[in-house]
Amino acid sequence: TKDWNGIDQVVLRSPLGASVKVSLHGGQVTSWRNDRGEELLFTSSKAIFKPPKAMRGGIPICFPQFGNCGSLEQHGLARNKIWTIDENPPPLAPSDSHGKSFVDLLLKPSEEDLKCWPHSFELRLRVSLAADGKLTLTSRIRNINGKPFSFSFAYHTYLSVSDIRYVVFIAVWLTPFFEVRIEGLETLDYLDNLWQRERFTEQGDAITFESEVDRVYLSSPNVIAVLDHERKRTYVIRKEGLPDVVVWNPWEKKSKAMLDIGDEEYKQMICVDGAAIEKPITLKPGEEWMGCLEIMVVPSSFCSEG
Ligand code: TA6
Repeated sequence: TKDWNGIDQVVLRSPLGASVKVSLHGGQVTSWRNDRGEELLFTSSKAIFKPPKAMRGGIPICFPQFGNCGSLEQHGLARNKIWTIDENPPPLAPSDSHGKSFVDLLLKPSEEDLKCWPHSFELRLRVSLAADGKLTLTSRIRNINGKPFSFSFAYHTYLSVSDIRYVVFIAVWLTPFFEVRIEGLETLDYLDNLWQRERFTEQGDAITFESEVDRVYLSSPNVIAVLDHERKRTYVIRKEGLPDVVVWNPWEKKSKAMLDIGDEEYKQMICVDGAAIEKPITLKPGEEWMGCLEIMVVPSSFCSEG
């Protein structure tokens, strides 16, 4: 089917009615719905569906550079290129295919791209939707160059949440009971983008939100949870080959300054990105890197944060 500007997108469906939409523009997952048709990813109502802008929302692929700490445009070139369907995908592992619907996409640099990033790579992305609604993104990056190259990478994942600000005081405990929390990043070091990427250490409790957050948590566990009590929903994120986790919410002031997000929409999103940023990955000629992200939504009972 066509999504915007007549650019193709692929729709994956599970037997129970869950679905995923993947656009060839940027190899970007633009929608992930559960079997009740509920959208699980945030998509801005003011998203600009026009190359070279990446649609605000879904899961843009940041490669070969995260952020603007390099010579390329913010978050690198991959999310602003037209990908192709991969006619020669990597062999299927049983876990890849058992009861799943999936699509294999491919990005290779054009002559133009090689001018701004002179390294020949093949980036193969497999997006799969399991029968139980679980979303998996697997990226394989191969160096088909004559010399080594280094890159950083992130699955820039916009999760849809009920209201990031909403705080309910539970009288009994008289402690702030935040509606949206992230667990699994406690006590980690992080680089704070709001403080010139200075290094801090996270305090001992789950992360909650009262203002703009823009951090890269380092050497994180491979499983983290994002709890949204209002919707009785927990996103369980499992990752492999992605040691860091970016946590970002622009909050009110910054989102008002952004053209492609509604003034109040920051309340309904949280970016929790599986990433490899602090230690860029170096590939020698012929070597391949694999980064896998799996997101599952499970009903979260009241005591899930216990
Ligand atoms: O998520 C971290 C971050 O680098 C933020 O600083 C913010 O710039 C965000 O990515 C969005 O970047 P984008 O280029 O998609 O507007």
